[in-house]
Amino acid sequence: MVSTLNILLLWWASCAQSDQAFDLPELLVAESGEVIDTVQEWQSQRRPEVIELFRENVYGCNPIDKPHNLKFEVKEINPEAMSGKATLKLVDISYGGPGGNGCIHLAVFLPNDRPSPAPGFLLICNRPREENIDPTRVTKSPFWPTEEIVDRGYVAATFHIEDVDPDEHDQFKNGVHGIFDPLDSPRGPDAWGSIAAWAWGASRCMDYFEADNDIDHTKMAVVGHSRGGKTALWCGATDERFALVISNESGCTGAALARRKSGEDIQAINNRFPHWFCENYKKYDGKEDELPIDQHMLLALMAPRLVYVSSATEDKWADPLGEFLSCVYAEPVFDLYGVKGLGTSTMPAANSPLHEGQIGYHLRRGSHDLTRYDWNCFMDFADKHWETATRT
Ligand code: GTR
Repeated sequence: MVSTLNILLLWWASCAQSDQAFDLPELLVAESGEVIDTVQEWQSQRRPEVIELFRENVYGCNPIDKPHNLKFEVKEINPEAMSGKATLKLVDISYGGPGGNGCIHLAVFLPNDRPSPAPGFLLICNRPREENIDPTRVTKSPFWPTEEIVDRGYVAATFHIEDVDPDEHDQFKNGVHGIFDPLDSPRGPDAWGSIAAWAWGASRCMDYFEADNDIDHTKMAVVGHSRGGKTALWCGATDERFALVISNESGCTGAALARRKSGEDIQAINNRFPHWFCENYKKYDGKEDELPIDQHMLLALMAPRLVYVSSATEDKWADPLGEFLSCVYAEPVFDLYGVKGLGTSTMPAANSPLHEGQIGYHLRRGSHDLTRYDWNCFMDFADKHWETATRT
């Protein structure tokens, strides 16, 4: 429970750091003015309202959820992957719409020495495919330390964002925008951007997990770094099938509070990445205080599930303190459910993870990256909350 005094102190400290005061929108007051003080009211009233506010103003609305023609094709099974430690499945997840067809290439490594179904992690990969998520394992990267994930008894799954939607402003002609956006009407100001499209892709991977008996789809985490971390959060908010949502150094329009305007701000992100969010988001360029939401409300949408935010000491562009404060301010919704959120309002020292409550957090020493240290923290957190034995 965060005491009022703590919030005031924290507020003061954070204002002092950014030299800016800010007033967050009320998490537990509905648009009607009604105070939300039960789980039932949160679930039926305020939670749907908050999701709609994020849809309309930030990430945009998807024209489609699960396509009726979604198809899974296991293209390859190798039960002797990683010198016999894992079974590799390469799965094509395909779909079609008025503008054509698309396919997500999902790679899944299942630990051979763990009884199925096994829990695991889905990485939304936003870095070059060949260097980071090579399924042949000739090239290995700490961005996806697959061998370590499997050694710890977890499923390691990944897909690349470019399978779903290109990471460039192509006037929304390609990827799932080209496939599913209505051909005959102009694009609305609340139409989905690329972050929402990639999140949609992660949900289609979950559709596959539900269909694979070797995977415990009730214990799957969605993980992303930076723009992938923003995507993981929006995916976890809109798809409650993910039991754990992990956002690594997601910064602006990810875990960091927009109103702190510390590091990257809304104008900077919209200028550099005009395709990530809906058109309406541009109304808030330089006007963070006018947003009807802030990013702590995005984290609150995960309650009472598990959510994990990680920052790095040198990653000022992503505003580590703003990411931490979002976790603190999301806590009242976890309180409503009677579960522990973060459990503190004091930012921990570097490399001292907070793993006690449903909200996990760590501040890694170093720069903007997704590293073995981060992954091992995520797995420690999953071990603790999913009660699985560490196998290293
Ligand atoms: C930066 C961008 C951030 C973050 C990052 C990344 O250039 O400003 O919002 O998403 O890219 O994805 O690595």
